[in-house]
Amino acid sequence: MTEITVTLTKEQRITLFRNLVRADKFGKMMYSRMMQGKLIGFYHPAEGAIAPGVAAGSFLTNDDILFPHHRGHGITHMLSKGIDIEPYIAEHAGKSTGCCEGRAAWHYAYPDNNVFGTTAYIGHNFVPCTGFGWAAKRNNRGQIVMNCFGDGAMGTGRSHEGLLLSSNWQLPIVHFCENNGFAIFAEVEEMHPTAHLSTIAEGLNIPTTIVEDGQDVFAVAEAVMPAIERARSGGGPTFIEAKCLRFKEHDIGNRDLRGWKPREQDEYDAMLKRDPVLVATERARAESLFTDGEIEKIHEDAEQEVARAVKFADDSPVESPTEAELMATLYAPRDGVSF
Ligand SMILES: Cc1ncc(C[n+]2csc(CCOP(=O)(O)OP(=O)(O)O)c2C)c(N)n1
Ligand SMILES: [Mg+2]
Repeated sequence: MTEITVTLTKEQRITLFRNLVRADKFGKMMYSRMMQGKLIGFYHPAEGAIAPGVAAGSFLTNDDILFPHHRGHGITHMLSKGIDIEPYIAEHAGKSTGCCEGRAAWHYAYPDNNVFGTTAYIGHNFVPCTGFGWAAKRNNRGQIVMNCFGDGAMGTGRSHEGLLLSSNWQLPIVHFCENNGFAIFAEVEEMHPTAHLSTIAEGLNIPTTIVEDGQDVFAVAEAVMPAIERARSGGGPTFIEAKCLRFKEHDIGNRDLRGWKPREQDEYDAMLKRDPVLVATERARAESLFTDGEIEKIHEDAEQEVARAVKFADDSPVESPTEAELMATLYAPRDGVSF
């Protein structure tokens, strides 16, 4: 297999940095609104682990299929793909202007943008991704599938089946493992016998890339872009494993435990020094990507965007459908008739 290498352009790095800052602010806002009781359902904060999703989403076309990871409810991936974020925020607030009319919360979908949301079923995505991958191969228009999941999903049967089929059929799928070292409280070392989950894909003859520093959005993107290019040009699947850090609890309501014991303070302090926005800002400064004024402007713009989305959600009416309205959208229409 010939390695395709990509050097990020300045514009691409600026896109990544901007999306990273947006993802960080949107994620923190969602966390705080969940704590205030303003969101329905519950929330899996992505704080700390936002670089993989930004890298996965930033260079997809609207036609590409995206299955975001449930962490952060895919906000990092989706806003990077260019999705209109206001209906997503409204959806989480149960408002009728939500992308699924406020009835789905984090089990949303944006079919017009080829985003199929997140579900409660770990590893589920390998099954539809195989189908979408098969369709993309057949339609032969350069469409690819971005399949994002965590280390925990690699323990499910569906992931093994999906990887196998994607390799046998050479499907245009980027399998993207966001390995944050935990599946709720279970540590990855305790759940898997290998140091790298990518060895599972290697055994199926899928090209793999390990990004040891998944806190560095530029490093993750350098792995993602060749994989997208390989899939688009008929080169089949790639498996990327980005090692990253989960700063917060698994979901709001769980205490931040590591196994059965609280996370040690020095471990926590060291972790915060690897904040992805901090890492990217240091790199951007070192590589003279932006002036401090430009960095400040990116932060200000993102804050205004968050404020607009919050206002949109707050000003929207609460969704309260009748039973008949609910039933009408439960199944896809058959022969034009809803059930
Ligand atoms: C099939 C299935 N088994 C178990 C669960 C319970 N569960 C919810 S999230 C989770 C951990 C997932 O870990 P990982 O895939 O690493 O993603 P992370 O939450 O760490 O980002 C588990 C086991 C589930 N939702 N679905
Ligand atoms: Mg995990």
